[in-house]
Amino acid sequence: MRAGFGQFRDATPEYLRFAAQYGATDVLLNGPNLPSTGGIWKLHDLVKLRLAVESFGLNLSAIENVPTWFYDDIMLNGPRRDQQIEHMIITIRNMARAGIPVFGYNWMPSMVWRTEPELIRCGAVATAFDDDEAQKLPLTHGREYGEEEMWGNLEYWIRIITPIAEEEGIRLGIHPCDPPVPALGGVPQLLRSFEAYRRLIEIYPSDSNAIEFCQGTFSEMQGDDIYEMIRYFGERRKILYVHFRNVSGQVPKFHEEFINTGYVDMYKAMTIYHEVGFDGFFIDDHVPQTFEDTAWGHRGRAFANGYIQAMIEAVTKGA
Ligand SMILES: [Mn+2]
Repeated sequence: MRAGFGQFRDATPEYLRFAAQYGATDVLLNGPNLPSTGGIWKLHDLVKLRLAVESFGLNLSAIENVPTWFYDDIMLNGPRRDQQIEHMIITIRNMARAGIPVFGYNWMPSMVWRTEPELIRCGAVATAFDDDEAQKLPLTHGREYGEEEMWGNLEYWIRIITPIAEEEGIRLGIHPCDPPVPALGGVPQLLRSFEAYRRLIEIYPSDSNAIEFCQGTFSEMQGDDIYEMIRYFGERRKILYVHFRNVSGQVPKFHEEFINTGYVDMYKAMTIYHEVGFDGFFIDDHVPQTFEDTAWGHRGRAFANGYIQAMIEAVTKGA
């Protein structure tokens, strides 16, 4: 188990030096700003990203997210679906051939939703969500989409892309829909429960059909047990990497928290990853905004990453 930094877009010397200085081994780039011709990322651009990360003694362990417009018609069965699938196949093949072993993406046509932020300890600013407020907002994609309709779109994609990913030796995983409520803006938040993830991995059983395990979002799932989900998917080798963050509670209403002040016992969680033999990396995902921190949150992230490093040490030394 290893500690990483992620959630920055570009492989700049500043971010990479920061990650290396704090003792990370792994880097995840989220939605890198690469030139795209009609929704394709080119092989040589992806190779250059990996080389930039490696020049700081770090591993480019995953890319998280391509622009939503690369595959929105795949999620919603729009008119450009087949063309987008063709382009995504090329991009995913290029990632694999560039030596990037994992691609994490999401199934949220409307992205992550939050309502008014909340002030937590001593005025630190945390994102928050209240479904009563969110449900007052208008449709995002012109109409209401059906639950089984959306499952059909997901199944169509998974059955096409998984064997291609297997052939290329790249593992794919989907981030849960955050917040995990039934629908937002008329679009079902499909991957919002333990049950939905069991259904996803059964569509096409394969190491290449896996999970971008945002522990924060899994912790937000109403009525589901976070420790049981870590154990279940961890034992099945479905967890590609972990967003190790904490929240106050489950939907319909929650706010984000410092890594060690949410409702989840992070030591207990880390112990389970260790017990099931998880051998990937952890990043902080998001952190509360504190005094004079940067927009990206260097201070908050250094705190969270140090906590992750200490937790890994504690469980692997059998403390
Ligand atoms: Mn996440």
